[in-house]
Amino acid sequence: MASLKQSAVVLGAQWGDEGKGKIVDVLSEKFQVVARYAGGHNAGHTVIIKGKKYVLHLIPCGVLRPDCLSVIGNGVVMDPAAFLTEVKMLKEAGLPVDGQLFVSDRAQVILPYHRMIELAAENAPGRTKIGTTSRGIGPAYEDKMHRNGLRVIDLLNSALLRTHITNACHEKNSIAHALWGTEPLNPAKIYEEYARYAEQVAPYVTDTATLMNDSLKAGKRIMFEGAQGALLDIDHGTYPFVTSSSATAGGAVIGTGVGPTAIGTVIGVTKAYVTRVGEGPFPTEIHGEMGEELRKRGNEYGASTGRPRRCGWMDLPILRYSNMINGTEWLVVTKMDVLDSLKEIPVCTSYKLDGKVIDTIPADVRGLEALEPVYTTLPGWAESTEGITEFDKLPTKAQEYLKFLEKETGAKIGMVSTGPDREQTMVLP
Ligand code: 2SA
Ligand code: MG
Repeated sequence: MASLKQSAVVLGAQWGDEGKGKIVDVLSEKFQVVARYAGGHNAGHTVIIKGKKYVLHLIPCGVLRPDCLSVIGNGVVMDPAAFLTEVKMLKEAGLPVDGQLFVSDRAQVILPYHRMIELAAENAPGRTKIGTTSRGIGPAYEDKMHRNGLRVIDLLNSALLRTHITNACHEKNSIAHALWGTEPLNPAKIYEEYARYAEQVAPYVTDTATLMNDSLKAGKRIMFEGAQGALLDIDHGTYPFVTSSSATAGGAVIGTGVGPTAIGTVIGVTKAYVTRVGEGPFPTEIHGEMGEELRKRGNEYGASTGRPRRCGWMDLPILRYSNMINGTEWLVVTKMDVLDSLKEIPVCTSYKLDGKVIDTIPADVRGLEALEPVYTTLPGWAESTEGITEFDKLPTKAQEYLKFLEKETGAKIGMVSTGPDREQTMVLP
């Protein structure tokens, strides 16, 4: 199989929902530690094992392998209620969690006023609507950068917790009420609730940077589980229609406390087509019946919010861009089988902007909206690829589709997914 060094980042090469959950699950067999480094419970990572479906939002998918340690790194924004709900679900499913799952003492905590502010701001006149997941992610990162956030270690200090919530509520309630007429939140109630959570979260909290570095020194293999995708990265994505964290490979360093030299293999996960959920430019979006059909065949609905995902054709300039900013070593192509019934498959190889052909992504979102995709139409294979696990058994046209993606992006394809189950995975030499 394609190379897997002592550590590997598995990240989304598009706008999220590429199927990272399944791929992390498959690859985690070869790793002893799996760490989330960015985002929060806005993510929706779906794993199906022998027909049983698990949807994880905050806890890394490595937790589904009983011998894997799972780490929620410092770069994550942690909602204690969401965390505890997931822990409960995992325990009920009989998975070992205690002693296997660790939360960084330096991760930031999402509090109810983050959600309050996000909901009000998303719908406020004059603000750009992003189409967020309403989980409080943006406002929590805003407080972090403003040096006004509450870290997990502070959550465990009840005196500090009370003062922080009292002061923050005073400030956020006043702002939200003055700007948007929002009903104020009650700090005493929040304190009570979060002090209870703190007790339950405490056993999982540790200095995860030390844990990660000690693990590396001991020769353990670490996988960094990306959330969202390269085009949703706060710096490199289609700003402002992005999430508020570093979804790209660089985020793995900042978000867990390992040095850049500790990053081994970078693996980009891409669908055989593209989806996006939320607002923002999407050059290859398919409108009408065809888009609806892909959505149905691919079951393209948000794993966290249930929102229908927008669907489009494969966009190679975006994939090349993602490979560049992530230093991607190899790609995983997922959801091949969703294209099975098509007679022809358009693939965007470049764009036209003001009559000129370009193959890079403009920084300006208005530029992105004006892009006209230039398509090469490949023949479809029009037969089932579901569950195929050997390249040679794929229909010739499906093989050619994959070879075309390799040739056009210059990146090797190391794995292909032909269905949602762990077993429906093809490893290429
Ligand atoms: P946020 O909530 O501040 O992170 O939203 C900002 C933008 O980032 C997008 N975003 C996502 N896009 C795809 N998948 C995500 N996770 C869930 C899933 C989404 C869901 O796996 O399906 O259930 O709706 C995710 N999380 C954030 C978001 O749509 C905004 O465009
Ligand atoms: Mg998802």
